[in-house]
Amino acid sequence: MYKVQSTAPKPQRKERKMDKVVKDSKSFVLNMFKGLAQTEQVFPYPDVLTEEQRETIESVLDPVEKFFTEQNDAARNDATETIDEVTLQGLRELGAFGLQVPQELDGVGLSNTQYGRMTEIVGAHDLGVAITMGAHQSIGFKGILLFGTPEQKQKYLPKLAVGEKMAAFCLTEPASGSDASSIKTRAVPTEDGKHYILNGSKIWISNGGFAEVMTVFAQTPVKDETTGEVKDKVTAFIVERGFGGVTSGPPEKKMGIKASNTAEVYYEDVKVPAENVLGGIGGGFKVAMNILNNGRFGMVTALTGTMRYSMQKAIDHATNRTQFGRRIDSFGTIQEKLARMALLHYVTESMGYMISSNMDRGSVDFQLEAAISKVFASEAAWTVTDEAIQVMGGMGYMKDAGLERVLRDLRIFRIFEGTNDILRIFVALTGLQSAGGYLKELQRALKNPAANMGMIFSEGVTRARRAVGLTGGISLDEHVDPDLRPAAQLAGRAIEAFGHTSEQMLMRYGKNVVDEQFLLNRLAEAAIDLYAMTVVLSRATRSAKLNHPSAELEKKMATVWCNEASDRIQLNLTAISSKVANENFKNLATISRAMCDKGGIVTTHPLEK
Ligand code: MYA
Repeated sequence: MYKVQSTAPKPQRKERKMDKVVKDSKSFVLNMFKGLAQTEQVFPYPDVLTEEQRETIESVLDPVEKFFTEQNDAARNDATETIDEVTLQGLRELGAFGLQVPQELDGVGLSNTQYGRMTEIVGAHDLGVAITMGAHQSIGFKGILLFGTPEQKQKYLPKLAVGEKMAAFCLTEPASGSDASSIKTRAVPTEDGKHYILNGSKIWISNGGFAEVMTVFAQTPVKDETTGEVKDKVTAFIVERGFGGVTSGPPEKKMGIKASNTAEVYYEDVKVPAENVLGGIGGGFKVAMNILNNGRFGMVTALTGTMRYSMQKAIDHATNRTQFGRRIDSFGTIQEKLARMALLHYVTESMGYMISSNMDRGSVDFQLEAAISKVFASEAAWTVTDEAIQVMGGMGYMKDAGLERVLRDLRIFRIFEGTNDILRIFVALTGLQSAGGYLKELQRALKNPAANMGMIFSEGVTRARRAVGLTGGISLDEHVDPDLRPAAQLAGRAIEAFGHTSEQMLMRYGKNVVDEQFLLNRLAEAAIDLYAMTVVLSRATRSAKLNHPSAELEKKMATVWCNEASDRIQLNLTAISSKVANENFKNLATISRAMCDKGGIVTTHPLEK
């Protein structure tokens, strides 16, 4: 097997500037870090489907559901670790490989929101198939859809859309997982500039064993026009297996999503035409990040389907099982489990469609929301399925109950497409970076107060209120149903406290905040809870306005969520400045250091003298 030992120097990492000015972002989450409530993307809950789009999606749900219940066999796919040709052909006939490709390029032409609705069904039935479909279109050829030239789209999309060719997204390497920009695969231009010669290897590539078209990320030498210096920068390429020099390893043996193929891919002197550069030379890192940002909502909506499936199993069991002379759904313990599943599902669904709708309205400011929803959905689906097994007791543990496969399949969702750990840090640092920019702007404004009265005045009022212990400067009341005002007030106060804590962290640690991961994780956790509060307030208000039969229940769900999330936010924000908590973090770091220094457990066995 060919493995490349790159001789290229590791590209220099630039230091994260903690005061990047982000101009007028519409992102609710980004603005939270400045202590501001930018409501445009969250209130009212977006309604983007036209009547025609709604009808289209409704009309295809049934055949897709029928296919997954009658033709696809998730247990068999799991056992054989593959999807057979008949099933693949069935998927092709449903248009399942080109859901978002425009119809003029032979795709189904679904909007993000319509696509999300479709993924729910796949997620409910077979996560292995979902990953095969998702690796193909959610990330595999998404770069061509987003950044492709008209010629690239015309050349590649029609065959990919009908599933005649399969695609893969090739970023991860043996020494480059979360640290995506440190890849070593390299592409060097030929002397005539007509080709790039690609060498390197990728690991854990979904569809990597058979994909004919790949979005491959590689370092390329790039000349800085001002300094003349040549540095390596990541560039994205469309690579065809047919170019020659592309080989794959055997299918990986995995814990779950076994039906989906995962393999290493090797590139040995692959001659890639220069016109196959995607998104410009040196623009590959942004291409990769944008593909991932763009696909995350689909994972979220797919996982709402998975949760629905697991919850159904738990409900069926709880309403049929009698113990101690009573149906077990009459016990508080089971009631709390079922209701908490419903809350997690409600939040995830609200996030998924909030984001897909904003994307459909043309928003480009959703990267933090997409990261938060991926983290939330993957953990919620895990908890819901784990609790469904718990409700079912011994029965839930049996293969026939149909949950053990789902739990195995779900485990990877907290790891791939950006581990939840790296995404938490990404959310916290990106938010702080923009808050740092805002603070700098404020300092500049103070130097010329006459020209910046508006900004200084509103900021002055907020700070003055805060200084005398008054909160309530941010009000979301006008956006929510009257019954939800107490919960909205909690959210308003949480935004202020969140902005204040972000500012304190920046003042205290400056750019060194990047090294404070114990604190960044608490801040990210608070951000997740706060965004979740906002989306459920918005969704429940919409349901109340539309008189949905579930409106009263949804208001209760939003209220419980907000009350509990508000407490968690307070705890997390307090921990950031608390002496005791910080002492604990130091101790935890010391314990971990001791373990790693020793290379094992450090405590003395209780039986030892
Ligand atoms: S594919 C493999 C997935 N791999 C990853 O996700 C890698 C994770 N790592 C990263 O994301 C980055 O390396 C991080 C940044 C975030 C750690 N959006 O200095 P920097 C900008 C926009 O912070 P680094 C897989 O698993 C940033 O602002 N911009 O960078 C598939 C800065 O800009 P500027 C972003 O420290 C599995 C610049 O980049 C983003 O190197 C199959 C540099 O930033 C962003 N997100 O690391 C899944 N991040 O220079 C199938 C950074 O302007 C899915 N930046 O300041 C199927 C789903 C199911 C669907 C169902 C279908 C039916």
